[in-house]
Amino acid sequence: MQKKWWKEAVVYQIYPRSFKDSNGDGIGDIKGITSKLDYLQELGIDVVWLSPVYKSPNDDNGYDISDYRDIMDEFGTMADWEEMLAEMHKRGIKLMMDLVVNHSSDEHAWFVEARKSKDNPYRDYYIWRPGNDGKEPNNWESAFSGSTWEYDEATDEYFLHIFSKKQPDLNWENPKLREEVYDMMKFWLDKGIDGFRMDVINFISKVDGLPSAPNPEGKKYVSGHEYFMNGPRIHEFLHEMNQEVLSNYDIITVGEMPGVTPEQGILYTDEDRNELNMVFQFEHMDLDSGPGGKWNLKPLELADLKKSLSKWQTELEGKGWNSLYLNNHDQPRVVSRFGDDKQYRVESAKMLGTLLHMMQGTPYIYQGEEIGMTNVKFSSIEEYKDIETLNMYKDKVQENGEDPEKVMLSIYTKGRDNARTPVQWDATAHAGFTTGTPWIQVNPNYTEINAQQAVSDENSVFHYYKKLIQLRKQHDIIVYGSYEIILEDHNEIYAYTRTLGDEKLLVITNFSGETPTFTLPEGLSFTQQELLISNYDVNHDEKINKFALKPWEARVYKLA
Ligand code: TEU
Ligand code: CA
Repeated sequence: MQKKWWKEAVVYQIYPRSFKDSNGDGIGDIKGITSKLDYLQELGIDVVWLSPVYKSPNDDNGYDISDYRDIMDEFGTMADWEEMLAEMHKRGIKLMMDLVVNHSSDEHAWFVEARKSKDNPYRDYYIWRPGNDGKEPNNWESAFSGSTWEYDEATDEYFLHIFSKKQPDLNWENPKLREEVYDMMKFWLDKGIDGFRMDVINFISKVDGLPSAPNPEGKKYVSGHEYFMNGPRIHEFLHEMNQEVLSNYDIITVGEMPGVTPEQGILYTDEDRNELNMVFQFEHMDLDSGPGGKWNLKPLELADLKKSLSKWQTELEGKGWNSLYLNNHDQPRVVSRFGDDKQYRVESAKMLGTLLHMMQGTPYIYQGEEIGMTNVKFSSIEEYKDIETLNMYKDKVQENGEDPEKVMLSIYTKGRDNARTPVQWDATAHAGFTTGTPWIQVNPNYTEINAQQAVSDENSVFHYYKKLIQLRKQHDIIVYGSYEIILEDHNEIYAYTRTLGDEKLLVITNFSGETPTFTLPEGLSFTQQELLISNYDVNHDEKINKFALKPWEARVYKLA
C-alpha cells in the first residue's frame, strides 16, 4: 500500500462560529482561531478542516455561500484569513477548507441574476422546472423539511433546493458552472491551502428527468435520495475535477457522502481512479435511527457498530482509504451518544477515542471532542438555532400536532446544536469563548469541562488524545496494519487486531459500564507484550489471556 502524508495525518475540525470569539460580538471568528493555534499544536494535530468562512447570510451557518472568494463579515477579513494560514503553516499545521458546491446561497450573484429571467445567462447555473398542475415538479422532500422545490413568482418556475429554500442546488450538467467551480478552487489552492472537505459532493449529479419517488403511503413529500445520491455522472464530474484541479496540487481531499456504500467508497477513493483521497460515510451515524430517519430514536446495538465499522475497514483495505470520525458539526456528541457522559464521561470518551484512532484510516477530531464535551439540553425550542431542528419542530409539532415532549427528546438526542455550543475554554463567564453574549448558549457544564482544566490535568481526555496522536506517529502498524475483529459476538467488548509484518496490535474496548471478562482468542500467540495506552492504571506485565475489564475500559497492546 502506497505511503501518503494524508494517510498518516490527524485532522481537527473547527466550526468557526462556535470556536473562539476575539472581538466580543458573541460570534467565533478567524482571529479567535489564530489565538488558539498553540493549543492545537500542543494537541499534535496535522490538519485543520475549517467549516465555511465565506460570505454567507447564515441561513445554514455558512453552508449557504453568497461569495465563494471573500470572507464572511462576522468572521473577519481576508487579511485575517491570510494571517491565520501563515500562523498555521508556521506551526506545521495544514489547512483544509470546506467546499460547498452542491448549492450556493440564494443571495449569490449567480442566483440573483438567474432568477431575473428565463433567458438570463446564469439561468442554467441552477435547476429550474415548471410546476406540475400548480404543484411542485416532483414529490421530493427537503433535508430541512417541506418540498425540495420553491416557487419563483418572477419567472413562474420552481427551483430545486435539497436543503433550505435559501440553498438553491447548482446545475452541474452545465459545463460553465463546473468551470466556475474549478476556477474558484484554484483561487484558494493558489493561496496555499492544503485541501478540501467537499460538502454532500455525491449529490451533484441528478438523474435525468428528476422523477418523483415512489410514495406508497401517500405522504406529502418523500425522500428523493435515489435520484441524486451517487448519481449517473458523479464519477465523471469528480474525475474531471481531479484532472482540472486536484491532481495539480499535493493536497488532502475528503468527500462528504451521505448514503455511500463501501463498494462505491472504493470507486471514489481507489488511487488509480484519480477522484478523491477519502470519503465521510454515514452508516455508523445512522445505527441509532429508526425507520424514517434520525429523529426516530433507536438504541445503538454494539453488534451493528462492529459490523458496520468492520465492513468499511475490511472492504476498503488495499483498495481505497477510510476517514475515521464519530463527531462533527452535524452529529450529537459521541460521549453522550455512544458513551456515558455522567459517571464515566472521561473513561468512555477515552475509550471511544481509542476505538477510532487505532483503526485504519485518517482520524478526524471535532472541536471539543478532545476535552470530552457533551450534549446540551436547552430549556425551550426558542433557544435552539439550527435550521434543520427548527424546521423539523415547526413541521412536526406546529403543523402536524406531534407531541412536543417527544420531539424535544429527539432534539436533545440528535440535534445538531449539541455540537455547536461554544468550545469551553475555561471556567470564566461564557467558558472564555466570548466577552459578549454568545450567539448560542454555552453548555452549563463548562465550569467542570473546559480546555484549561484539561490541559492542566495529565489524566484528562486532552492528554489521552495527545498520546493517541503521538502513537500514530510512532507506529506504522496503526496507519498501515490490516484490521481484523475478534470476539465478534461479544455484546459488550469491541476488540480487534491490526497486523503489519510480524507485529500485532491488540485493541480492547469495553462498550459498557459493566465488568465483562476479556478472554484472549486461541490463535493469538505472542512472546512479548507492550501496553501502549490504557484509560485506567494497568500493570504493564499483567497476563492478558483472561482478565476482567473495568467500566468503559480501553487497552492497546503491541504484541510480537
Ligand atoms: O451535511 C449534509 C447532510 O446530509 C446533513 O444534512 C446531515 O446528514 C444531517 O445534517 C444530519 O443531521 C452537509 C453539512 O455538513 C451540513 O452542515 C449542511 O447543513 C448540509 O450539508 C447542507 O450544506
Ligand atoms: Ca467575533
